[in-house]
Amino acid sequence: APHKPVLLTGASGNLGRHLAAALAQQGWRLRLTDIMPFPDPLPSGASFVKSDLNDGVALIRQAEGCGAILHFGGVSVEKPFEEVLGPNLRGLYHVYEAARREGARVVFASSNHSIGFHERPSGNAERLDADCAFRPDGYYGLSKAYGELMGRMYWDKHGVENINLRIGSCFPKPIDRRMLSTWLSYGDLTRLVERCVLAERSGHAVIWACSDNPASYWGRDHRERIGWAPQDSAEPWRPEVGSITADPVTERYQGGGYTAIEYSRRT
Ligand code: 15L
Repeated sequence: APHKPVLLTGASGNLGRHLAAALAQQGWRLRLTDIMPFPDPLPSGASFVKSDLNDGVALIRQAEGCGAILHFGGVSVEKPFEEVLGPNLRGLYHVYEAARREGARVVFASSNHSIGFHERPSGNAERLDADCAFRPDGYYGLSKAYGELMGRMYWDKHGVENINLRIGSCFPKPIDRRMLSTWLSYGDLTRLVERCVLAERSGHAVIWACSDNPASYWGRDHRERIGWAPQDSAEPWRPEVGSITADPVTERYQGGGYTAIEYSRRT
């Protein structure tokens, strides 16, 4: 376990709940926070404080003495700009200011939607490397791109270490065809976050957070820097997942259905 406590934002969300249980199990001292009450029995060694990411003072207080901040809080799906702004943009700033004060490392739950308008590779086409251009597929994806760039800036300017996890689709199992490419198992997520915190040095890193899927869209990234490799694969679920959806925009781009929300391009 890490020497110092670890702060987890978004602790009441799907991934937060899973991480809280799994990391507490390994003996980690966790400080949990979320705007929603924590829905499970509190894991041993963990404390919970209800707070809003818009409240920077609260975040600074919670981060006191922490060696890492796992930032899984904020809006996690496409929403109107005004709803994304507070939690995802202002909240991110509060997380980074707290990390700067503490000399803590930030592990940011970014998303494939920061690059969602890259086309899916066909056949044996080259997979996309993590240094590709941002191509956000909505206000949510744009907030994730902003978060990755904020990490870039805080590393270059203040030496705040940060690892940006471009999470594909982290669910108990893949449930559609796209997820045969994008799925991340809970086990691989847990092992990834462990390495993010325990690795000696990270600098500013970007990692494709998906399992070892043969159909993955994604190629090179900074995983060797922290010593992580996924162990699971979506492929065994291929017979179970449904056929492709009818919408051509959804099928064309890596971000899937998010790219088609309010899509109005004509050329
Ligand atoms: C995300 O970023 C969302 O948080 C999640 O709910 C899924 O939609 C996932 O991306 C995905 O692309 O499958």
